[in-house]
Amino acid sequence: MINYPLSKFIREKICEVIGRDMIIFVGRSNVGKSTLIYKLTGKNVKRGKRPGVTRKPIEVNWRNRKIIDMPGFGFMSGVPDRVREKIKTEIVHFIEENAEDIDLAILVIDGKSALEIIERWEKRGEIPIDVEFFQFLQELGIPTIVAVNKLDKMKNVGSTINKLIKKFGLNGTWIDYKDVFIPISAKFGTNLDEFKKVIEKRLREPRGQHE
Ligand SMILES: Nc1nc2c(ncn2[C@@H]2O[C@H](COP(=O)(O)OP(=O)(O)OP(=O)(O)O)[C@@H](O)[C@H]2O)c(=O)[nH]1
Ligand SMILES: [Mg+2]
Repeated sequence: MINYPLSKFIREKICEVIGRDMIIFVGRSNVGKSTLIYKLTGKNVKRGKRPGVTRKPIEVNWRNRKIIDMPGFGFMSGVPDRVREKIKTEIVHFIEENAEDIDLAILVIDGKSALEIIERWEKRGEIPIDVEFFQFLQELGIPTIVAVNKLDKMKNVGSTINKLIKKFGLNGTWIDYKDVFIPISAKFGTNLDEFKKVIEKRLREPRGQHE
């Protein structure tokens, strides 16, 4: 029988050779992470109308990489604060422990409500959870794409994205961040070809390009 350290060694070598590293999908609950993964990969991950559908990181194989569907963070109706905090801590630990192997993070936000929610948190004097996660990923040096989802429900796409860029602590406008902020509709498949192109482009870039 192969003992654990050896099999882990072999697994890591295989990953090195065929490049099976990770792309993680993170974001608040119910923003459409699992729907987006389904549309991208055709793999049947659990999706749903209510927040809190994905409760543990789910692994899906795609183009020689591992896509990880993460549970959502933030408010989930019917989920006690204690459980919500535990899920958030687990996500943070997962990202910290795997930072080296994470090639790309896709932070999915709900384009219709994100700005309003961010402003609500700011008024309460709190750091909005999406902003906190974006900056956390940057600190770990993990290349990040913000998938601005539910485009079908959005008005004023350009001005919303420009405002989001500022809220995320970046300088400049959408023109400067065309391969960071991508408006899409996972449900209706809008702009997914462009989204895939940007993923491939960002995966080819050396780390640190957008920091
Ligand atoms: N209008 C609209 N609805 C969408 C879009 N993408 C996803 N949804 C809907 O959003 C709801 C939540 O989708 P999920 O993919 O389960 O969301 P999730 O982010 O994985 O949620 P958790 O697993 O709870 O964190 C579903 O009802 C989807 O049909 C979109 O582009 N437009
Ligand atoms: Mg999900």
